[in-house]
Amino acid sequence: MPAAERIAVITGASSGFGAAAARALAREGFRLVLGARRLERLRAVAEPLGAAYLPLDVTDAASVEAFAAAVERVDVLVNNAGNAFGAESIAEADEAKWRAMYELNVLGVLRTTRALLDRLIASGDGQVINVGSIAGFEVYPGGAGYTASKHALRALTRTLRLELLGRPVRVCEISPGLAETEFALVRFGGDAERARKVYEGMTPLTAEDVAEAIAWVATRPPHVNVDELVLRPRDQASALLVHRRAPASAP
Ligand code: NDP
Ligand code: 8X3
Repeated sequence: MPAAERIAVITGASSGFGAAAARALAREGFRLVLGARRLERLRAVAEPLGAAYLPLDVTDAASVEAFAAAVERVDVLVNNAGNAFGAESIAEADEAKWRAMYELNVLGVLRTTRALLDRLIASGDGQVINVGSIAGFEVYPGGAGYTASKHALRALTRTLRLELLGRPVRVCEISPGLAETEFALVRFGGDAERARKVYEGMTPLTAEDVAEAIAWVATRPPHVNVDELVLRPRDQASALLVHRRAPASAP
């Protein structure tokens, strides 16, 4: 089916990768249904694209049900909604933050996928694209709550691939490294200076870099399943190994 008749649903489309993916998939001719909690931000993304948008909190089963009930057809589901909360060591771990990350990054994807799976199958060429992270297969000090959730998401994604074998639904996980979005700001509870330091002296990925990868995966022919796609800045060789340039000294 030509992209013009295909419908992509994107969760967490009010900022970062989700908003950029909406623009990239619109350029490819997809019709869009966008979801997130901040409706004004979502509207600002959706309206210029002529996209449908609906409130969605993936941590709330009733919200996911109401969202899914309004989606008649879906060919591509981009499970992008996600965040990290905090960077405490295991010794200092805050259980509420761990629980919140599991609810959002794992159960949120489970709920949304399960709610739309019948329509993805009925489309005859469905696709689930989960936005994972290098945190899905790497670890770093202070990252256990987030990496545990992204490791779990990776397990979910790989299991779904096995369970849908023989059904007309492709399953992909895109795993970016450091990318400059609102992610670090959210992680550090709005501390802009701490968030800025995450990208200091290096060139991170942009939301558009990741969105282009999502659009590429979504436009492969039906027989091609991109199982996994890892995308890092040139300056990042692993979660722990980042090349940072010294700031230019004042004249
Ligand atoms: P942003 O903080 O910019 O975007 C997060 C998006 O998720 C927002 O649109 C937010 O919308 C949405 N969201 C958060 N909570 C919920 C919820 N309960 N229900 C629905 N939507 C929600 O960060 P990114 O764009 O960077 O993050 C997108 C994904 O990419 C996440 O899964 C993240 O883990 C992953 N990632 C990010 C990397 C990075 O370095 N930036 C690297 C690798 C992966 P709203 O608040 O309006 O609900
Ligand atoms: C975000 C990448 O390295 O901050 O998923 O965990 S990292």
